[in-house]
Amino acid sequence: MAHEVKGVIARAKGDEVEVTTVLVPDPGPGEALVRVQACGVCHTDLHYREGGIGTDFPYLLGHEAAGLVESVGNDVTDLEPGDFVILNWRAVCGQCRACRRGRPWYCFATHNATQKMTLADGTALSPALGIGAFAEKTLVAAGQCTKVSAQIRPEVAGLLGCGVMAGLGAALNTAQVSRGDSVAVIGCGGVGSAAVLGASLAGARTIIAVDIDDRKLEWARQFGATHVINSREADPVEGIRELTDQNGADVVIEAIGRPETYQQAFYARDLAGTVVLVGVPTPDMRLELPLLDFFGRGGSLKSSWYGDCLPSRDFPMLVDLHLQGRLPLEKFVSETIGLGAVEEAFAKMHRGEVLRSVVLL
Ligand code: PAD
Ligand code: ZN
Repeated sequence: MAHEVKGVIARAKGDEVEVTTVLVPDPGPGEALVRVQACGVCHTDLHYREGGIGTDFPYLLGHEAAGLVESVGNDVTDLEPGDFVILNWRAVCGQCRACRRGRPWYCFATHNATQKMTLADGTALSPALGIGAFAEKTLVAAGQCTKVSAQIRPEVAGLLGCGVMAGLGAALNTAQVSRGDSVAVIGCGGVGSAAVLGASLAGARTIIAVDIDDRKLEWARQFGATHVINSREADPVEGIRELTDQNGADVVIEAIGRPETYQQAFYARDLAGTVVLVGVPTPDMRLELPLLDFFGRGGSLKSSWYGDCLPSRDFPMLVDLHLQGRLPLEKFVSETIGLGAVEEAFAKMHRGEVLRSVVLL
């Protein structure tokens, strides 16, 4: 029997999102039904609505979520009703070529629920990142549920399901920031601020936060930035060089997803340094750089999908660090809102007023 719940959908490209009735099937083999308790508003949800990710409208938005397992398919053995879980969009398959090579954080065949959630008229919904958690209940693959300690508050835990994990992991996993490194982060929204926090956790010596909004820079200081640059007022490449003995940073993380800021990251890093692109570009964007500069500057240019995380390894560990008071994840929660306020939360994100608005259900 399908469960009738309220959910937030993007019906067509550019349309305002709306709260509507969503039908969620009971879990079949390999699936889990989750009662969502909290779900953060991520820039990727806005990308979906703007048509930047695909054209499979209508989308059921929301993907940074935590909640309680309500029921599971009859073959699911490692989850049970009542388990507190963070939803992930990397349900490692164990069989694709990345998994077989021992690199499951790249898994190329991650699982989602097989059955479709639908609108009341039967129209199939595309859940954002295979999750769709701006809804009272959602149906996911069992492997998308990562059990963590229930002592963490849901609105904090959910953020590890996407943006905060992406930022922390861009620094810790993709860039492999280590003690004494200099790190610059360009774009300090939820993802970039988490990258600042990750660099701080890893023991970076110099952490330079770059944004065009002074509020974001102030918050970045609270996450461990040692220096800040407002790139509306000063050239960030020159600024980063000045702060690193004219060398550039060992690691530069781009957390916006734009060619011009990627170019800044490229030229703000030291010779043989690392650039990590974690911001998601749109299909129309192009990058043009002298090939000789690619060669001549050496080092590595990487992208970070989901912070190269392994949910089963990283979520419980980060939750424990938080519960021990060593990872102030609660600072990412700027406000808690209801399902009806997602459109307004997009506007606040656009105006730079929040790091994360989190829907509480
Ligand atoms: P956000 O809108 O909260 O943050 C973007 C930040 O960039 C804001 O603080 C802006 O002020 C700042 N900014 C914008 N333009 C400039 C500029 N020209 N120079 C400097 N700063 C600027 O978004 P977010 O933090 O939620 O997400 C950031 C990106 O990360 C976005 O593209 C999102 O889709 C992507 C993302 N990637 C992954 C992944 O796995 N790679 C996961 C989650 C999100
Ligand atoms: Zn996200």
